[in-house]
Amino acid sequence: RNYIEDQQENGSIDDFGLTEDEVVLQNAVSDSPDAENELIRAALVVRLKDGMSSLGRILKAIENYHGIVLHLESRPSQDEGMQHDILIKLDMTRVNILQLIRSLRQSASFAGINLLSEDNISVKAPWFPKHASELDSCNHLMTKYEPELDMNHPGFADKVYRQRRKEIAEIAFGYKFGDPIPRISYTDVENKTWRSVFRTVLDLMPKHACMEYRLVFKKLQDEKIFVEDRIPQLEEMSAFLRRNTGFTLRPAAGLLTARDFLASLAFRIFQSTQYVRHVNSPYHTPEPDCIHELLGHMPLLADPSFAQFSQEIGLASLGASDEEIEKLSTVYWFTVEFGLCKEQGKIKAYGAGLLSSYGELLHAISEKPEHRAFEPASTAVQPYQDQNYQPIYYVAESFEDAKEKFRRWVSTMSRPFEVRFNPHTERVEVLDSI
Ligand code: HBI
Ligand code: NLE
Ligand code: FE
Repeated sequence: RNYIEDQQENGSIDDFGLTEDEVVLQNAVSDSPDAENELIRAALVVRLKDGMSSLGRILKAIENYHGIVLHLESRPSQDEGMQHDILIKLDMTRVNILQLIRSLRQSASFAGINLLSEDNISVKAPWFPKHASELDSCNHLMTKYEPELDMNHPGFADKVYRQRRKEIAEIAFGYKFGDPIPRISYTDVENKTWRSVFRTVLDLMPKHACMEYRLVFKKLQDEKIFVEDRIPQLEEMSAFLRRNTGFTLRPAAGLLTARDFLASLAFRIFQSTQYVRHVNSPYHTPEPDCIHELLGHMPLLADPSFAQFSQEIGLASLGASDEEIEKLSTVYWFTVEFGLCKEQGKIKAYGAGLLSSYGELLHAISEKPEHRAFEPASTAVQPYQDQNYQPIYYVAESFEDAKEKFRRWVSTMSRPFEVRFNPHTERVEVLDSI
């Protein structure tokens, strides 16, 4: 028997003047034998009549009832002049919550007390994946580049191309964490498109790509993963990355939302497309395709410092607000995708969108576009378009410098908790969560 049952039998439960939520709470008590000592999470809204001075009394009362305050928030109440509403989220036993409410109601300082059910508590942090397996539900696509829907897409009028894209997208939709990445048997046309991009990159790279890119590129050639006559399989590339930085790949059906895409980076996972751009536009495509992923992204994901930077962007994105996601993806855009950096006084490309698009690479290092120094706070709010070559590029002093500046900037973001990746459990741990 517990306190509530006793109260019910004595008929004194009415004294509480219970609201509907409280009755639900009270009914729940009788289900569990240990309920009396079990802490439950609840939220109260208390309306203060005589200014903030009575707030201290509420906190004292919570302490007396052995409650733990998790969150406290005040605002002037909307309808009546000088009153304040206080939201208190706490952990306490059910019995003590009812006692607390009762004692507060007896005081003249409080105009109203409401117990909110857990569902009514606004949750400050949205859901985000805590383990790589949860990326199975982080595959939401942006549809703007689907060849079926975009009349300017070079594949729009090409039925065979559209069918092929569908086939490859299905593979990505069916993929689950832990599966080996399915092999694609690429057609002669697809391999030909690869060859023409590969050869040009090979030509331009010695002069225009940063040193870290060139080093890994060489390694990939030595291991016969980068050869000109066939498109590398994602599975072999994933194994290569794992050996170098612990990054791995999982197949993506197309352009993902920034939130889903960035979340995977927190786990050192890169969501990679597996289809190939249309054979008519090898030098540039606005959407990601596997040539962009392989030639653009993979070499740097095998560089330790760059891998670390990528993961930090990912971690910063977990549970961030929409505005912050927008800023992070803008920083990502002007660094990972289109970044330039200095090397012995010369400007080199490290952005994947430059290294997989020889059209844009030549444009970026020419006199035409504007070059600005990379500064996260201003870069993060620079509008950009993704249809054509960029008019502005940001130049970093070095990866290390970009990482330092990025870290300092991220620490100004207003997330109410910290995250860290635990490499032993491969889980994201949340610290100071409310
Ligand atoms: N989706 N599949 C895929 N590949 C990317 O490179 C990619 C993406 N979605 C968003 C994105 N890149 C970035 O431009 C940022 O918005 C994060
Ligand atoms: N424009 C790049 C290319 O043609 O390879 C792809 C950019 C994806 C964001
Ligand atoms: Fe990309």
